[in-house]
Amino acid sequence: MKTNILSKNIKNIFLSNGFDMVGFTNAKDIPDFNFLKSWISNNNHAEMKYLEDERRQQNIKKLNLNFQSVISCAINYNTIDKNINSKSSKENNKAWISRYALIDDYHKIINKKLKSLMEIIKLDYCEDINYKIYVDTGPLLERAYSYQSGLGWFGKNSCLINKDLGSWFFISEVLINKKLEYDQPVKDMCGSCTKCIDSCPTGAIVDNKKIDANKCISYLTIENKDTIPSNFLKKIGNNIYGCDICQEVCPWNNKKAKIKNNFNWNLRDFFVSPELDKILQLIETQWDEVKIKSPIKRAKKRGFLRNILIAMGNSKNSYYKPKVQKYLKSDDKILATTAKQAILLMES
Ligand code: B12
Ligand code: SF4
Ligand code: SF4
Repeated sequence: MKTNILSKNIKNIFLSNGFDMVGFTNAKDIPDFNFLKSWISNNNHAEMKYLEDERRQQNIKKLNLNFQSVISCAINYNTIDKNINSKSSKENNKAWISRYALIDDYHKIINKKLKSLMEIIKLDYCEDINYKIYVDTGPLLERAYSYQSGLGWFGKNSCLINKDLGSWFFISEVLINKKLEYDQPVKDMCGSCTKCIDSCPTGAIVDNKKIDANKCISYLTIENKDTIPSNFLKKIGNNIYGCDICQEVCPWNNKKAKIKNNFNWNLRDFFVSPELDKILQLIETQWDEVKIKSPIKRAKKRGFLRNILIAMGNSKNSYYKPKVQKYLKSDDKILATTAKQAILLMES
C-alpha cells in the first residue's frame, strides 16, 4: 500500500475510534536524548531509576532495525469542570486528586485499544506491519516523539500542550516498520507567560521546560515510597495524589481546552474534591475495591494514607487530630513518622 494511503487510513481509523489526535514522525536521533542524559546525570529523576535505561536515549532503530516510524496518539481526559478542583484547593477540609486519577487507569485501556486497531490495520491494509506499543510501558521518551509528530509544544511546565486540548491529554506511541507521511512540530505558544513557574508551590520547575522531580509534588505523593521530606510538608498542601497546579493555571487549559463529553472511563465522583475524613475512611476500609482499575494503586495504600495524613496536618483542623493520632502507634514506620509530622503541622 502507498505511503500516503496507509497514513490516511491509520489516521482515519484512530480518530474514529476514540483518539483525539494522531501524528507521525520518523525514526531519527533527536536532541532530547542529550537533554535526558544531562537531566539524569544531575539527578533530576530522583529515585526513578527506571529512567536511566539507555534505550530511552537511543534511536528507535536500536530497538529493532526495521522500525521506521512512530505513530503518536493522544486522548483528551478533560472530563470535569475546570473550577471544581481549583475551588477545593482553597477549602481546608477537602483534598485534591489529580484529574488523570479520577478515571480508569489509562495504561491498560489505551494499550488494548491500540492493539485492536493495529490488528485491524494489519488485517485490512497491510499484512506485513510489525509494531510495538508504548503507553508509559517501556523506555521511550514519549513527549519528545509526540512533539516531533506535531501533537503539541513543550510548555514551560514541560507538559505537551495543544492549542485545542490544552495539556489534559494522555499520549501513547506505536513504532512500526513502515514509512508514513510525516508531520512537523508545532510552534511554541507559551510566549512571555510564566504562570506555571510562578504557581508551582515547591519551585520544581527549575528552568524553562525542566522539572526537578525531587521537588515535584507529583513525584513526592506518587513515586516516592518514603516519608515526605520535611521542607516539602507544608508546600504539598492538600494534594493527596499527584499535582495539577502547573496545568490548572495554564491559560491554554483555563480558557481553551475542550471538555470531553460521553467519556466512558468511569469518573469516580468520590475522588473529586473529597472531604479529608471521608477519603481517609474510604482508603482505610475499602482500599482493595477502590484501587481496582484506578491509577491510585501506584502509590500503594500506605503512600495514599501518608498523603492524607499530611493534608490533614496542613488543614490545621483539630477535628482531624484523633484520626491522625491513631497512626502514631502504627507498626508501619512510615505512617507513624508521618503522623508525627502531621501533628506538628497542625500545631505549628
Ligand atoms: C517520569 C515521569 C514523570 C515524573 C517526571 C516528570 C518530568 N517532567 O520529567 C513525575 C513523577 C514528576 C511526573 C509527573 C507528571 N506526569 Co508524568 N511521566 C513521566 C514519564 C514516565 C517519563 C518522563 C520523562 O522521560 N522525563 C524526563 C524528561 C527529561 O523528559 P520530558 O518530561 O518528556 O521532558 C522533555 C522536555 O523537557 C524537553 N526539553 C526541555 N528542555 C529542552 C531543551 C532542549 C534543548 C531539548 C532538545 C529538549 C528539551 O526534553 C524532554 C524530553 O523530550 C512520562 C511517560 C514517558 N514514558 O515519557 C510521563 C508523562 C510525561 N507524565 C504525564 C503526566 C500526565 C504527568 C502529571 C500531569 C501527573 C500528575 N497530575 O501528577 C505530572 C506533570 C508534572 C510535570 N509538570 O511534568 C504525561 C504527560 C502528558 C502531557 N500532555 O504532557 C506522560 C507523557 C504520560 C503519558 N503517557 O501520557 N511524570
Ligand atoms: S506538578 Fe505541581 S509540583 Fe510538579 S511542577 Fe507542576 S506545579 Fe510544581
Ligand atoms: S502556564 Fe504559561 S508558560 Fe506555563 S505552560 Fe502554560 S502557557 Fe506556557
